[in-house]
This record gives sequence, structure tokens and C-alpha cells, in this order.
Amino acid sequence: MKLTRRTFLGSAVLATLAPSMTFAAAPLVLGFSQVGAESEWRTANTVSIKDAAKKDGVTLKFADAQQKQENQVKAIRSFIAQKVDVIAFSPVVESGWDTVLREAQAAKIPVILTDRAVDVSDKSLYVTFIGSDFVEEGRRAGRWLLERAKKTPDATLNIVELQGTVGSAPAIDRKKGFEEVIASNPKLKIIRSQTGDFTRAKGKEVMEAFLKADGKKINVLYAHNDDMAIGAIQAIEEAGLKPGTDITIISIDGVKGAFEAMMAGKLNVTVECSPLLGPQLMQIARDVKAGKPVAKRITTEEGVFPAEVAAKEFPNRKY
Ligand code: GZL
Repeated sequence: MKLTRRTFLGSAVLATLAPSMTFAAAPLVLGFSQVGAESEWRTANTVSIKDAAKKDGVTLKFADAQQKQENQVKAIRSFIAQKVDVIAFSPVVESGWDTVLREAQAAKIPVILTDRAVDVSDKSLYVTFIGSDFVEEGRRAGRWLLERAKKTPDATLNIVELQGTVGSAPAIDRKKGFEEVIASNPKLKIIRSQTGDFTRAKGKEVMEAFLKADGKKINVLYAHNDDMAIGAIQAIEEAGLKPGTDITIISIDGVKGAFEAMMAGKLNVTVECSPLLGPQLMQIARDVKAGKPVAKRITTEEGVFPAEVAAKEFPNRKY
């Protein structure tokens, strides 16, 4: 090829500039389908994801499903049509995802699960699941109660349970873990169990029904999240009973509202379930987009906070 003077100069200039020129990669486009805004936990989870996307320069397309699976399916289909780089979602329930996840796979868009798991026949339909071990959270709640029961070894403790959303991984697994542990003490009996759908309003409504049916017989409330426990506390007070004293209350999440209830002597323990998944999600989304290997299961580290430590721990709480 005959090098003209212009070509020669052009390539010379480029050769000197090239090392310092960094072409900004196009920002990662992440489609996220969120369960809804049903609890303090969910609100904190949404804030964590939006803040992390902003900080990381990720273009976030965010859809709130208002706790309806059909809205999540619609959102995922919309992300596929928009050809986003990565899809992530927190599945409101475990089942019914195979079809839409196969559509994402056919469109060669990787899918990340956050917070909750799905029950699919083909695990290649998602790249990884980032979230808590809900069975262990249930076990931790059960272990706390086993310890508490040692103070009244001869007493039968009647337990009422407020379950999370029917069919959701946290509701299924927190029930499983709790029952597995308390089975070792025959004096611990679950006398009523019903869903409060993870909300304060429903938790209060169902606790009112429990109190009407079994009132004075209830010794313990096990709530699958703090919001339902806080709703139930209102019902217990309106029934003229003292939450945290007449009825021992165990819940899960570790949101600020739970710490405030414990400091007021109305809640006995909360098992932490961290919603702060945003930064981890952005990093994993980048790794997935870059074709880097990621673990199939990424579990978040969490603790247990009894009322005795609430005041000391409260200033450290981030959600
Ligand atoms: C748990 C999350 C649950 C919380 C609830 O990771 O899916 O959903 O425990 C929330 O507060 O509604």
C-alpha cells in the first residue's frame, strides 16, 4: 500500500495518541424487576439497587411489580424487547418462571436472581442467585425460642405464625427452618399459621383474628418479617395485652422499625436479612456481561439481634 504523506502523518499521530486514548465503554444497561414496595425491607432494597446503579454508572431500567407475578413477566419481556445487557429480578413467588426465562435465554440476555430463588427445571436459565439463606433465618428464629423456652421448661408454649407471601421462597423456607429446629421441643406448638403477605396491614388483620380465636392461649408470635410483627403489635395492644411480655414476639429482617419496637420492649428478637444487595448486584452484572465466571449461589452474611442489644446496635443500622 502506497503511504501518502497524509496517511503517514495520520497514522503517526494516532500511534502517539493511541495508548492514552481510552474509549469509554458504553454504560451497562440493567433491567431490574422488583417485587413491589410492601415492606421497609423492600424499600431499603430498592434504594440500595438504585443508589448502587447511579454510583456505578449503570443505566438502570427499574420496574415495580406491585407484588404481582404477571407484572414481573411483562417487565422481563419488555427488557428483552429493549435488548438490555443483563436482566435481574427478585421473584415474588418461586414457580412459573420457566417460559419467560427461556425467552431471555433465547435472546442471549443473562439473568441474575436477587433476594429470592426460583423453582425452575433448568438451572441454566439463570446465571447466579444473590441472597440470604432463608431456611437458616428460620432456624435462627427457632434456636432463639428454644433458648427462651429453657426459662419455663414445664410450660407448653402455643405459637401463632404470620407467614410471608404464599409461594414465596422466604415464606416457604423460613417456615421450614423454624419447624425443623423447634421439633426438638414437644412443648413448642404452632397452633395457628396464616399468611400476612409481608405487610403491616395484613399482619395486624390476621393477628386480630388469631387473638379473637385464641386470645389468652397465645404465648409466642413468629412473624416471617418485621412489618407483619409491627402490625401484629398494634393488634395485641388494642386487645389489651402487652406485646413482648404477654406474647413473646420473634421476627425477621432487622429493619429500623424492629429495633425501635425492641427498644420500646414490644419485640423480643429480630433475625437479620440484609436488603443491601445493590453494590454486589452491580459488580456481578458487570462480571456477567464481561463473560467472567460467577458463583451459582452467593449468600449474604447476617446476624441475630435480641432486644438486649437493640439500643447499642441501633446507631449502626443502615436500613
Ligand atoms: C427477604 C425478602 C422479604 C422480606 C420482606 O429477602 O424477600 O420480602 O423478609 C420482604 O420484608 O417483603
